[in-house]
Order: sequence, then C-alpha cells, then structure tokens
Amino acid sequence: MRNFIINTALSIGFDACGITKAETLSADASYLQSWLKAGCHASMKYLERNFDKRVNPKLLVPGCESIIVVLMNYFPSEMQLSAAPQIAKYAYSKIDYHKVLKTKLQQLEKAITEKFGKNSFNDEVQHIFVDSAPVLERRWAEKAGLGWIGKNKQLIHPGLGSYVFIGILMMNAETEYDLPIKNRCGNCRKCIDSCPTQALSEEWLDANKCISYLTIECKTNIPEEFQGKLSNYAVGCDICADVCPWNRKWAQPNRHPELETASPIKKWNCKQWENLNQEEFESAFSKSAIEYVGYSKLKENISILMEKFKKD
Ligand code: B12
Ligand code: SF4
Ligand code: SF4
Repeated sequence: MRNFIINTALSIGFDACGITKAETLSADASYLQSWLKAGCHASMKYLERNFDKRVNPKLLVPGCESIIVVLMNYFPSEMQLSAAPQIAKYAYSKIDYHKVLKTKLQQLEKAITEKFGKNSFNDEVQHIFVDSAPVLERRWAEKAGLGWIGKNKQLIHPGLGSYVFIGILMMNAETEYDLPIKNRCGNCRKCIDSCPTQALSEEWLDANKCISYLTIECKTNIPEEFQGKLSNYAVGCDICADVCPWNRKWAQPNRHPELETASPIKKWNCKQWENLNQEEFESAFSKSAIEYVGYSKLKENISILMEKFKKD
C-alpha cells in the first residue's frame, strides 16, 4: 500500500511523498503552547483555536491512522525584476497553490479508494489539507521523512530544498511508515543572521517581526519600526530561504505547468506596480495567492516601499 501511494503521488505530479503514523504530537504541543503564550503568533488568533485538534489528528479526523504528506516544488524558473516591489516566490503562480495541491490530492485519494476501498478515508469530515486547517504540516512532513525543519522554521527536503508546498491527506487505513531524517543545519545560522527584522532566534520565529506576516497577515498598519526593513518585499519574504546553503545547492526550477508564473510578476516594473489599480489587480491576480493579500493591503505595502525608496 505504501509503495502504491508513493508511486501514485509521484505519477500525479507531486515531487515527493511520505507517510507517517497519526499520533499525538506531545513535544510539539508544549512548544506550540509556549510559542502562543509568548504572543509569537501576533494577530493570527486562529492559531490559538482548536489546540487539541492541532496536536492530535485523530480528533480532527476521527478514525485517522496514517498521515500522507506530499511536497510540490514551487521554485520559479524566472525571477522578477530586482528593482520592482518583490513578491515572495510562493505567490508567483497564476493559479493559487491551494487549488493546485487540493486538486492533485483529490486525484490521489480517488486512486487509493479505487484500489483499497472506500473505508480508507473518513468521508464524513474534511481530510485533505493545504495550509488552511489546524494541522502542523511541517512537523508531519518531517515525521514522514521528507526533510528537516531548519532554523528558518521551513521544511528542507534533501534534493529539493525548502521551496516546496506541503499537502496532507489523512487516511483511516494503516500502512508501512517512513522514518524521519537527520537535521543538517549543524552550526550554520545564516538564516538567523540574515533576517532583517530579527524575527528568527535559535528557539523560534516571532511573527510580530516577520516581513511575511507584516506584508500578508497584519491587518493594521505595518509598525513604523519595520517600515524601513521590508527589504523591498510587498508580499511575503524569502530572505531566510534564499540564504540557506541547502537551497543554493538543491533548489531547481519547478516543471509544473499548473504553477506557471503570472505574467505581471515576470514583466511589471516599479512604476507599473505603483500605478496598479483595482481592475488591473482583479484581472491579474483574482486566481492567485495574491488575491488573499487584497488590493488595499498590497497598495499600502507598495506605497511604504516607494516612500522609503524616494527618501533613500
Ligand atoms: C501561520 C503560518 C505562517 C505565519 C507564521 C510562521 C510560523 N513559523 O509559524 C507566517 C505568516 C509568518 C508564515 C510565513 C511563511 N510561510 Co507559512 N504557514 C503558516 C501555517 C498556516 C501554520 C504554521 C504554524 O502552525 N505555526 C505555528 C508554529 C509554532 O509552528 P511551526 O513553526 O511550524 O513549529 C512547529 C514545528 O515546526 C515544530 N517545531 C519547530 N521547532 C521546534 C522546536 C522544538 C523543540 C519542538 C519540540 C518542535 C518544534 O513544532 C511546532 C509545533 O508542531 C502553515 C500551514 C500549516 N497549517 O501548517 C504555513 C506554512 C508553514 N507556510 C509556508 C510558507 C511557504 C511560508 C513562507 C515561506 C511564505 C513566504 N515566502 O512569505 C513564510 C516563511 C516564514 C518562515 N521562516 O517560517 C509553508 C511552508 C513550506 C515549507 N517548506 O516549510 C506552509 C507549510 C504552508 C504550505 N502548506 O505549504 N506562515
Ligand atoms: S521570512 Fe523574512 S522576516 Fe520572516 S523570518 Fe524569514 S527572513 Fe525573517
Ligand atoms: S540557513 Fe543554515 S541554519 Fe538556516 S535553515 Fe539553512 S542550513 Fe539551517
């Protein structure tokens, strides 16, 4: 069953797949609790909710025995103009990655059901997850042998690097499981030392200071103290991934037509981003992950960058 699932996942177009046993994540529960207590989740209140389900998949999906984890490489083949406001690579594609991964996970589920029967899954509840539910996705990926969680808090896959999306399929059947691999960060601290806002420490990531949080999730104005430190990012941030030696070694352009870069990202210069109006936004990004950021937030971020740019 394990081999069938992994081979099918690869044939559907995922770049890697691993399976691990569904069990309570006790060590992670206390880590998560201290992280939340320290307020590192900033205004993302949803991370406080469903705590028990977040650390115990059997409460989220009754009957769940196995966690199937898939990865999809999103490293783009072409980069934006460096003088333009920067969009993090996760949001380059024309089509939102949530949709791309969910469609492929449905295909995987269908293939497993056809071969092993309907009871393989709990149809009563949602059991496909991409980024949007109380699931500690990076931890499951690590447990399923798909890489290690680096000091930049990202999952790093040996051979692919960290520019990979994670998708989860919770299965009620038991099967053979994969084993975690060794953490290869060693004494390196390049990500911690390169973070422009000191959001990273050896211990954790403080979202209050993270450019990714500030430019995507922060619903109020970006605090003045961080406005000059956005490092030209208008959406997300890739600095702690770009500096990682393992990405320099392993990251290769993805070959997924579904993740084709939206043309404005390839072409637009500073002026075009600055003059972006609502209609252009809708027509360029209505299907992309940038839609989640929203027109006003994007414009606000761009204007902060422009102001700083003009001052300098
Ligand atoms: C909230 C969130 C954010 C927040 C907070 C980030 C964070 N570190 O938690 C913000 C908005 C800042 C963010 C930014 C980004 N995100 Co985000 N995010 C999430 C989300 C929705 C939840 C993460 C979460 O639960 N955080 C809570 C903290 C406590 O969890 P954690 O840091 O993962 O730590 C857990 C484990 O790592 C482990 N752990 C870590 N250290 C230690 C230490 C000890 C001692 C122990 C016991 C355990 C432990 O235990 C913790 C609890 O299980 C996930 C999707 C999901 N449902 O998982 C995507 C996700 C993590 N994000 C993703 C991406 C792509 C990004 C960005 C790269 C986007 C960008 N370019 O701007 C950045 C990267 C920033 C960074 N350096 O991490 C991908 C990561 C892919 C990968 N290869 O790792 C995910 C998995 C989405 C997906 N399905 O692909 N994100
Ligand atoms: S995403 Fe950017 S701001 Fe956030 S921790 Fe990494 S380098 Fe720092
Ligand atoms: S930059 Fe260094 S410390 Fe940070 S994740 Fe990569 S290998 Fe680990």
